[in-house]
Amino acid sequence: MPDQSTPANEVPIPGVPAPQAPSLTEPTEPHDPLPPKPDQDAPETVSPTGVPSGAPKTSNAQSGRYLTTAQGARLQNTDHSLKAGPRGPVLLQDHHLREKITHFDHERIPERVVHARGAAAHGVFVANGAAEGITRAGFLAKDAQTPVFVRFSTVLGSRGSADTVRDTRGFATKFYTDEGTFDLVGNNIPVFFIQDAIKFPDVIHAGKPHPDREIPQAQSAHDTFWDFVSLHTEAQHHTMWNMSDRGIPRSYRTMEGFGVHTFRVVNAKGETSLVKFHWKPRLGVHSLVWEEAQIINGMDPDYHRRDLADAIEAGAYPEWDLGVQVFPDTEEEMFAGIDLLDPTKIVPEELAPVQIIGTMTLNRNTTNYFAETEQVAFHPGHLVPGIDVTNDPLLQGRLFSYIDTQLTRLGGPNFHQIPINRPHAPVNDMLRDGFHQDAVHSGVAPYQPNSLDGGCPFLAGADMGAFIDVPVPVAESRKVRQNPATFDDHYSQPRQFFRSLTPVEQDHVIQAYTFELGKCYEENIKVRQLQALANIDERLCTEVAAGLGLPAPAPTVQPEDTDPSPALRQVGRTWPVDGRIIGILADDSTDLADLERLRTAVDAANMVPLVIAPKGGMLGGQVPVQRTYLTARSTEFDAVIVAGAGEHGPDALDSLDAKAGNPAGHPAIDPRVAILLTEAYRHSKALAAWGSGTAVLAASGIPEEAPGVLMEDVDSLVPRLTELLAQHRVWERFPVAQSA
Ligand code: HDE
Repeated sequence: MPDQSTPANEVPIPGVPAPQAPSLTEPTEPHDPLPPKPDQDAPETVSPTGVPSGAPKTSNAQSGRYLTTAQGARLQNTDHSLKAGPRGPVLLQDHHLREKITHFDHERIPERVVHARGAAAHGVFVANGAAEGITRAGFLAKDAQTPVFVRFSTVLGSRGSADTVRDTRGFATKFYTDEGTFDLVGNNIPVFFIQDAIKFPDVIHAGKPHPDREIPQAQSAHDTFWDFVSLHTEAQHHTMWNMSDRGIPRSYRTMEGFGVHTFRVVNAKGETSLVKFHWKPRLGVHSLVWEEAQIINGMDPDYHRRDLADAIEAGAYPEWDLGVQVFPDTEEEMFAGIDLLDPTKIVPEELAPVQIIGTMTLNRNTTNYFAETEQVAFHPGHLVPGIDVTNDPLLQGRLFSYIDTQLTRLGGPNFHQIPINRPHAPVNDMLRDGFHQDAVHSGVAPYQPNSLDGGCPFLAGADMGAFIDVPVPVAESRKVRQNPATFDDHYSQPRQFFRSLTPVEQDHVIQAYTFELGKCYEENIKVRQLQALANIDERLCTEVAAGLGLPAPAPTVQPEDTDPSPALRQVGRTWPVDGRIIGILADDSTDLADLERLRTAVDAANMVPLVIAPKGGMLGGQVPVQRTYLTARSTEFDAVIVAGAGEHGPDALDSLDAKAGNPAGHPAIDPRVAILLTEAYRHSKALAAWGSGTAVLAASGIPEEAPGVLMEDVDSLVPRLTELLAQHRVWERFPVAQSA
């Protein structure tokens, strides 16, 4: 064996210089693989494997110095197949060639049938103890800390589809608790399309691309989707949320999450309550505007994935409070006239306040997308003592589906042994063998009871932390295929949702329906959906019908009028501005001292300053340029500041002179700067300028006196900007808000 520590023995790589330490300027710069994570090791108590501890791991591919085969044999050459002479045929005996290509051939696994596109992160959940009275779940006891893994996703698109499509978002959390894994597999919308799991294949077939040409990708704006939801009117409530700004979140960090179903919790005394779970983002609930979302899909299809990873890498850890709405566990399972088993209904927060029971912080990015984000397997039936399911027929169907889908997706029944899926609680099961069995089980008696393996495993009583199937009575009835009558009202809650929104949010809903139905070809589908809208709200129906050029039908049912729920609004509150991206337009003539003061002030306000200049490198040899006119687009920024001095376009196109594009007397500006500023203006983002920067805003046609346009000196600018961004957008700039 050659001396492993002597580099002189290494095969030199011709033309490849010695590696240099990378200079990190961007948060997305590639970095060395992280060391293996403690939670990726099988806990000692997992079924014993017989592998001596300290044995070399094969899971960390780049851990050693030399390239080897999968069997550990070192290799001298990985670029040339073994051939009978340089011009001869390739030899079948080349094991390295066959191993390398065969493995590559099988690198892809089936994508998730829904929620295929996702992004994930690790974190920790800390309970505040407020739930101790209603559940015995140990991870909800005061100050208990539990590692978590969260995967966010879109529903309809394929794994490579764009992030900012109009869709529901998945919000699935794995709590690795001491009492077993608890999965809260929720969405960013508190209701679902259907009331019974048996319709799930139907709604998904309708939402996915048309089977003949496989278009459109990751869209609901097509005939089959609207055909389904107009025929199954229980879908109207969820669809209304999709058409609202909730369907296009600004970031995963600014999304609420909901468990959707009602769960049953049980405390140490055996008392039960019904609960609905809510995640509340500390940064507030924010969304994109539709045009912005569409532009991003082309400019940066990884927008949400990048945003999450960048924020965590920068140390701006996203946080959510976990809360519960608590309802008495009565025989009817109703609250304020709302059937708690109907997953198309919410209980307004004004009727049942959300009580905070803990906080989750996401503080670690994944190391390997496939190993973690792709292979993680959630299941609504992964429950812990103290939390149980209800008879919600949608939830009951899900309990079957999630294991079943992993059998194909992850290739067999042992997916719980994949590192990301391993519980942190001791596992002592009697599951044996099967594809991809990783454990070397010892003992001879994987059955219970036995007299050979010392009687082990023993059964735990409820007082020893066993899972509790809450013994709720089952009503005496007949076998039927039908819903309870309390599931029949499909219009009151979408009506309440629409009427709870502010005028600008309502306008976005109207525009979204008009866009989506405008993309349908079949008139009878549009007419049927307009009928559903007429039953929800007359103005909504009239305005959408007008946009489609169709008559507005009269309502056929009169839904119940309920009080609006202000908690459903996104507009009207203020939130922290942490992690907001501020674009600063500058060029060679910018006063660099002013620019540096501004950057420092933005940074001190916990926001991210990005300098945009005509070309890359260092501005004036001092200030790093992070975006150029070529790479920047307004959609990346929450606000744009035009730094004083300079005309932002000494090399502006000749065609864009004062006559062609600029108001009289204003300098010619680079058209990309004009697009950036006018887009940001149209999307109601804060804009600011000082000194000669104000002329650039004017040259782009942006009125100085418009709301949310700051003409300040550099020192007073950031506090004013922070106030504007706390409201997320300059809402009064949207046309509807001005006229309302
Ligand atoms: Fe899912 N769902 N679902 N779903 N779901 C899946 O499981 C299913 C439903 C949700 O990031 C699949 O592992 C049925 C509601 C999320 O890995 C599959 C029904 C809610 C994720 C499946 C529903 C969800 C999934 C596909 C109707 C919100 C992504 C891959 C009864 C409360 C989890 C997989 C991740 C994934 C079935 C309805 C949320 C096929 C049959 C309601 C967040 O098993």
